[in-house]
Amino acid sequence: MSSAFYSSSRVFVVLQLTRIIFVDAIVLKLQVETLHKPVNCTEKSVHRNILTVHYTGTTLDGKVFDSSRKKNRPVTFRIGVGEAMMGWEEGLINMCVGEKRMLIVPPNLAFVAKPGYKTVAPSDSVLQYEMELLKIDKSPPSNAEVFKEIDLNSDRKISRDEMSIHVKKLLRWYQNQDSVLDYEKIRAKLDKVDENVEKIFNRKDIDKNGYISYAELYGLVPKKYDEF
Ligand SMILES: [Ca+2]
Ligand SMILES: [Ca+2]
Repeated sequence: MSSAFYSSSRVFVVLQLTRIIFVDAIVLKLQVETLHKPVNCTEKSVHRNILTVHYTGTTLDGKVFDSSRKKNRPVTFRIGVGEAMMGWEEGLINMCVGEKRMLIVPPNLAFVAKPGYKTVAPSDSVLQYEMELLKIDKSPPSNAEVFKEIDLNSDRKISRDEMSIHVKKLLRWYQNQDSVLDYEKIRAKLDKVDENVEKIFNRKDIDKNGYISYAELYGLVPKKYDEF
C-alpha cells in the first residue's frame, strides 16, 4: 500500500514536471493560427520573397502597441534574410496573398537577427500579431541585398564563417525546393562546405586579408554569384 502511494506521488511529481516543461515549451515556441484562408491560393510565400503586409501588434492583455492599419501604411520587407523579427521570419512562410494569420510570438523570437534593424515591439513579453499578406514580390535580391544577407554582423566584410553559414543556408534551401539539382548532389556539397568556402576565398579575397569585401565579391572580379 505504501509503495502504491509512493509510486502515485512520484507519478504526480513527474506530471507536474511535465506540465512545467510543457508550458515553458508552449511559451517559447511560435504559435501560428490561420484566421482566414482565401479559396484561390496559387502563390505562396517562400524565403527571399518580398512581402507586403498589414499588421496589428498587441500585448496579451489586448493593448495595441503598433499597427500598420492604424497608420494606413503597410510594410514591405524581404523575408528569410534576417531583417524581420524572428517571429515574422518563421510565421509568414507558405502564406497566400489575402491570407490572415495570428502569430503569438514569445520574447525569444521577438528580435531581429541582424544588427542595425530594429523592431518597435516591447521586449520581454509575449506578443500577438494579426497579419494580413497583401502582396508577394518574387524578384530576386540585388547584389547589395545579397551582400547584406551574407554579412551577418553588418561590418561590410564577409568572413569565412559568414560565407560558410550562407552557403549552407542556400544549399538547404535548394534541398527543400524539389529543385533541378538532385538531393545527393546537394548533400555532397553540404559535406564539402569548408572546402568550397576556401575555394571562394582563394578566388574572391583579392587582397588576402581574410575577408571578402563588396568590391571583391562583385566589382573587381566579374564572376557570377551563382557559382557555388
Ligand atoms: Ca561580416
Ligand atoms: Ca579581402
